[in-house]
Amino acid sequence: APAQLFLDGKALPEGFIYGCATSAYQIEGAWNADDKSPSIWDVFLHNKTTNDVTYGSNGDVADDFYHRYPTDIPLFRNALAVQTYDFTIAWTRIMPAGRGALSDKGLAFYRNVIRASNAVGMSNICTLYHWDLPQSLQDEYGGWLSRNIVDDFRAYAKAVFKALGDDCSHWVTMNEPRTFCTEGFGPDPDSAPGVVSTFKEQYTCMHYALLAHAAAVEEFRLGGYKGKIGIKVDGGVSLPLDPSSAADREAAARTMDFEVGRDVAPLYTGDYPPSVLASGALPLKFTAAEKKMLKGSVDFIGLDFYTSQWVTPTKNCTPDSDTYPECTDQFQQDPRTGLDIGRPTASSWNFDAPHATIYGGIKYLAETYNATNILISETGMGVLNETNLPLEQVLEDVDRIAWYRGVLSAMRQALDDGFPLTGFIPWSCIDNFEWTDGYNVRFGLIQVAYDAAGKGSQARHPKLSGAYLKGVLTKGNPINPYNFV
Ligand code: PNW
Repeated sequence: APAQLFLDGKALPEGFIYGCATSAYQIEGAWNADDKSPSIWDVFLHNKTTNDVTYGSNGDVADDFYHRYPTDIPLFRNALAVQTYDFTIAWTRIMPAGRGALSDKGLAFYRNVIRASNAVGMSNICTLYHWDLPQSLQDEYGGWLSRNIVDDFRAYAKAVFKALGDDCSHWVTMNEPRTFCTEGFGPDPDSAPGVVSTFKEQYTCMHYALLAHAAAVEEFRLGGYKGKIGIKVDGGVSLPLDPSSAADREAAARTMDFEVGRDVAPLYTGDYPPSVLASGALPLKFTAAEKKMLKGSVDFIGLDFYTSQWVTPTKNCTPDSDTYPECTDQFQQDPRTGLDIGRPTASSWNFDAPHATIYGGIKYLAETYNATNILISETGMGVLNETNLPLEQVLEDVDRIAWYRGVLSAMRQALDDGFPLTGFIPWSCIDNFEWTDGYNVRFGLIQVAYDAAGKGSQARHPKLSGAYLKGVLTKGNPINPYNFV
């Protein structure tokens, strides 16, 4: 059995998960090694001109994890004392044509990752999809904008389960449908596939993503595999700008429905939240059979919750306005006082507001959807340009420790108040390719020696934040004060 875990000196319940997370495109590199085909992220970034993404970098090499996993995986275990390694599978390695034949080399790679984890006493959370769709499916039918994706995702999931189904304690069908659909499509997309479109395409993508999730869960359950299956959803918490205003409170509830409930409600109730249905904005509806398939399609829910915002009703709400169909104005700086919702970080969207975000996110899921198994499946903070600082200063990452102190305190309170929090998985085990911020913004608990363009020795150095988490979670150290080593 895994060793006892703690939070602020108190024993955590048996089965509580403490892991760290990465994703395939962000760490593996080896973009065209062996049988791998190009994903939409490979193509999206290869087609960019140098300045579109920070320093013109991409994930071609990234952390070279494809070759370095034999030493990286034991390092995650030693530096962080995590009991679980949460990784994602590249569809393009396993099924290079998007459907049909499997690659033995692709399967062997992930089998080796699981073996290397098990060999140092870690289990695995395995994710089928973290944004790296085979480009061939994008070219053939527009990827997530077509119902065809549901069948192709089902077949991909079924094949992966057949090969590895019993080898992961937890399966995640996909990472954050909201993010990949709202960043990849819409008026101003900055992520792959970068299709300039409208909110309707964003909602179409999310609709098929939910159905693809449910199809994969159906295959998992039909196969009778041992582990648990769920999904990771993102979205921060929306608070009323003026808590004494009924209109602002209504706007906050509405924004939660549109930004979180829209992905979560179908999993628990079989359909979108009432306010989303009533808006008339949805391009597609679920059939009775689809509702049945969606309802109950998670054993657990992963919250990738980083930050929060204040909202008010918007005065300008037409289908071509930015805020449609939520129709709320959103702020992380109070327009009346100039006060930030929390400490700003290197990511423009990410403010450190742990109580609102972590405690509030867990409470929202538990109270709104009676969720009974909630993981904080990602949270973390980026630091800008760490490579330009002296190494000692990078590794003594007290700002990041402050971030996690807030997160851990909020989790402690959620547990003390009886909410069903069952795991904590910081983002990320190791520095990696931070999408449109390139290598310039680092989220790792372990530093990688490369520059903002991703060039360098690739040496790994554990940061102090990792030692802090290790101390609190596995040695029973207090969350405060700073006597953590
Ligand atoms: C996560 N938000 O996404 C992703 O899963 C990771 O791949 C990524 O590296 C990490 O965040 C850090 O950016 C999110 O705006 C991106 O609330 C943005 C938000 C939430 C999650």
